[in-house]
Amino acid sequence: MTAITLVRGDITEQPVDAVVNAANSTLLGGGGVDGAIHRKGGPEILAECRALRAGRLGGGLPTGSAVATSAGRLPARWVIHTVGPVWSTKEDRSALLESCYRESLQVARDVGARTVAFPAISTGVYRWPKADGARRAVTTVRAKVAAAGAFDEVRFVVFDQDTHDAYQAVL
Ligand code: AR6
Repeated sequence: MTAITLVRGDITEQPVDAVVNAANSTLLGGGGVDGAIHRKGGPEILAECRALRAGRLGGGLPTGSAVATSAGRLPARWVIHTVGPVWSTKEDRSALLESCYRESLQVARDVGARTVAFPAISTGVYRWPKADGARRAVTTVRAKVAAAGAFDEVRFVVFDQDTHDAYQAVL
C-alpha cells in the first residue's frame, strides 16, 4: 500500500527520495518551485539540466514529460523535472497535466525512488485552477500507484491555504 499524504510547507525541505519540480521546457530554471529548488539545491542540478539539453533533450523537455537529475544539496536523492501545461480557456490541456503526474511517477520508479513529493504542478505561474489541479493530481496519482505498486509514500506539498483546502477536499 502506498500512503498518499498532504503537507503544507516547502518542497525543498522534504526528506524524500525524489522531489518533483514544476519546471519549464528549457530546464534552465525559473521562478516558483523551480527557482526554490535550484536556489537551495545548488549548481549541480543546473549543470545536469544543461548536460541533458546538450544531449538527448536538445529541443527541451516536452510538456507532460519528466526527467530525473540528482538533487544537489537538497535532502532528497533525485529531482524529477516535469513541465506542466499553461492554463488555457480555449483548449483542454488536462491530459498533459495528468501526464506530468504519471510520467514523474514512472521516472521515480525507474530510478528506484520509494518516496516522492509533488508540488501543485501548473497552479502557480501557469495559472491552472487550484481545485481542478488538485483533483487531477490526486486521481492520477492514485491510479498510477495502484498500477505500479512501487512506492511507500507519495506526498503532496502545498504552499498556500487555498491549495491545501483543495487537496484536503479531494483526499
Ligand atoms: N514548495 C512548495 N510549493 C511551492 C513552492 C515551494 N518552495 N514554491 C511555490 N510553490 P509554480 P507552475 C507552489 O509557479 O504553475 C516557473 O517559473 C505555488 O504556490 O512554481 O507549474 C517554472 O520555471 C503553486 O501552488 O509552477 C515555469 O516557467 C505551485 O507551487 C513555471 O514557473 C506551482 O507554482 C511553472 O509554473
